[in-house]
Amino acid sequence: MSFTETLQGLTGKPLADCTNQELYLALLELVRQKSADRVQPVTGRKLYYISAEFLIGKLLSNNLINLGLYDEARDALAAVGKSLSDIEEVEPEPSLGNGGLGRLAACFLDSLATLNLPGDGVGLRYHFGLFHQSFEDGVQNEKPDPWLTAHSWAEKTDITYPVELAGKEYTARLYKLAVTGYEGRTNTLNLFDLDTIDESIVHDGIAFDKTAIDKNLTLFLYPDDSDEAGRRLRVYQQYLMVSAGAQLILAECAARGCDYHDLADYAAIQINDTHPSMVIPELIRLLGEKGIEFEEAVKIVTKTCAYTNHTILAEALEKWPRAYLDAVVPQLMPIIEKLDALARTRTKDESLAIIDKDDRVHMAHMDIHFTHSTNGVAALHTEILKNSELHGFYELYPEKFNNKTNGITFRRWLLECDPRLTAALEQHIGSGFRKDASELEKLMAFADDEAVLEQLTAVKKANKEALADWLLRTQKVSVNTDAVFDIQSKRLHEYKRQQLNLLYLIHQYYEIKAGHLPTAPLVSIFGAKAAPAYTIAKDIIHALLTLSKIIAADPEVSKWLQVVFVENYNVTAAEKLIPACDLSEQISLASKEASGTGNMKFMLNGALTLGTMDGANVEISQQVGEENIYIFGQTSDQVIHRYAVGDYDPAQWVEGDVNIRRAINFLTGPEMLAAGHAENLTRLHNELIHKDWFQTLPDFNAYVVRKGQALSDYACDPKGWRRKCLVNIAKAGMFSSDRTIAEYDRDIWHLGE
Ligand code: 26Q
Repeated sequence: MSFTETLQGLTGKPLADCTNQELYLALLELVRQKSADRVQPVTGRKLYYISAEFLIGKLLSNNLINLGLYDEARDALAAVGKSLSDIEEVEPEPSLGNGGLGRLAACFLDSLATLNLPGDGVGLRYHFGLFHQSFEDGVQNEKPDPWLTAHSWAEKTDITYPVELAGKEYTARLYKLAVTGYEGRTNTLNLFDLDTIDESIVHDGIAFDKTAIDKNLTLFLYPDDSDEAGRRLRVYQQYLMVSAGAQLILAECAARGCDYHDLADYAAIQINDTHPSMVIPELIRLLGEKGIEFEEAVKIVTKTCAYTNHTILAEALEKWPRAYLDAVVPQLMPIIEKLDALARTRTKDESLAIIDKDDRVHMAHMDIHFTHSTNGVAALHTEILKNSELHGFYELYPEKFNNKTNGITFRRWLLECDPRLTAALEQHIGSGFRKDASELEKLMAFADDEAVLEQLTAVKKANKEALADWLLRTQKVSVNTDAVFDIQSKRLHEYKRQQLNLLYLIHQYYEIKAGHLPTAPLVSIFGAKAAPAYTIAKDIIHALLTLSKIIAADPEVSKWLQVVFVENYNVTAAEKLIPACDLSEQISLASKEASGTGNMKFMLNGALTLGTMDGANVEISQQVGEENIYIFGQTSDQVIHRYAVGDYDPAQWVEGDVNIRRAINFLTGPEMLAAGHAENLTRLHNELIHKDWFQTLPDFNAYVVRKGQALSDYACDPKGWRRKCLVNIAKAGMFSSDRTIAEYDRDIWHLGE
């Protein structure tokens, strides 16, 4: 049967007569059938990647590519005047993650299935993913973002588990979502939910009654933990996930003939940051119910579980007040106390305890003591964990620490999002890179081939045109595709320093006004959501939106400079932005960004990085060589030293530098106050001159100089620029999540053995 016939069998009428919605549902059903054919039996050890977030993004195209159906589907639809990309617009994006950590989990699932490894995800079926962002009057607005339509990828099962929360029993129901691999097996993403959730309790944006657990537990993915009721609810969510998850793992292993004493031969559990850490005491509790003594249960769990750390920011390390856990999970507290006592027999160092003197429970500490592996997510990050942040633990358990530099799936972040570049690459180096990313290196043979460089320039130009069309259609802004497309897209956070970019743009505004024209026009594009309660982050958004308006209204400046803040940045938007980028902004304060993964996506799509020596930027720079990346700013050692000395005073930088002073004072100057809100702007101004906790000002001049260099290289040496882009693509192979997953398997999981 031809593809058209198969699809028509599912629609029940000629494809030409179908709506995009009908075609979407037929394709969804087709993918379901084809992916079911690729489910494989599990032998040996199986991975459970347990995570509060799986930022999977839209699935239709991704699944069609992985199942080898994409080209056929596109052509069959085109033959009847339909377009696959229009059909894709019907699909709602499941935004079940905040950012990097959630997207990493999604890339890992793709690579596990592609490498034919048995590895499933365990998480929560949030009814609303991360909030939908819109801008009103220059201010971020949050609305619920529904993704669960009558027909969704996650299928309801009749598998349920009892979960006790605050002494009351709830029933967790399992939903399964098929995870396809590229020419590989099909694995499962297991998502838990309660049947009793009531979406109608949501009001005024994303507010809801936080007390009715049975109605609200899985309503939302948590964007922050700013209020007490919200924090408690997070504990409820986490326990629902780990208790149902642990029961699922034990049941699956038992079904495969596992004696619980040998759990570690059947299961490997990866704990994605501290959000699922309660799986440790929960497994010990459940093993106890099966008759296994505490000491042995601890050994089994330690052998089975491993922990990944994604941050060194103290405020992001979860420490739950004991009273919360007493209230929500009283059945775990005796176990956590015994684990604390056991940990205290291993070290006298009070700072390594699980329960501290203020009765707070340190989840990361429990993870490090009672799993066999603790890994960081980039080389520099792991070194910082070992040498400073977790130094005491490293001294106690040196053998547990290891690095697993993050990666991204090239299926979504190259084949799917950049078909033009993919086709150009295949023309020269074949298609082996689809499964073996290191083959991209073959492109180096063309580094000085003018025809290839011109072809890459044409691809980039076409991608910029496509982005311009999308921006016009969805954001109602028109951009000049001859300008440099400079993009900073990631969560809005002070450590990521969107405010540094803001100060640069103000600086350029003044320079252009003074007649110091840049070498190339610049379109500066932002995409970022701020946690709803993160006041300063929202002030930064407001300042950028206000500046954007001022520049757009100034004909003198707008010839050279444009600021575009894309509404509702998500995976779908990222797939439009990244292929069109010339210059990728990775400007976090050195030592603060554990890895970053956007940096890898931009590089793979032929953008050059303007960045600090932070996270995986360090490894990118090693791969491409310093002549193919724009590095600036303090090193992590300098930053850590400055924090240790504690004498940083932004006011001195403001007084001592006219450019800094001019840029900062513009925030509360007459133009900004006329176009924006005094409250937001004044607060941001004060923050920068009195605190500047992420040391924007010491890096300001270096940033201005380096960015100027990048822009002039772009304008004055187009061939040299494109050569650098080529080198970046060619050297991106190491950042494939296939490589990352192979390393996890080799060093930690040993799957299938
Ligand atoms: C914690 C407590 C209460 C509420 C929310 C949270 C919370 C939620 C999400 C804490 C952290 C996160 C997400 C963290 C994250 O995305 N980290 C990023 O992980 C990436 C993958 O390893 C790295 O590349 C990034 O550098 C890191 O910032």
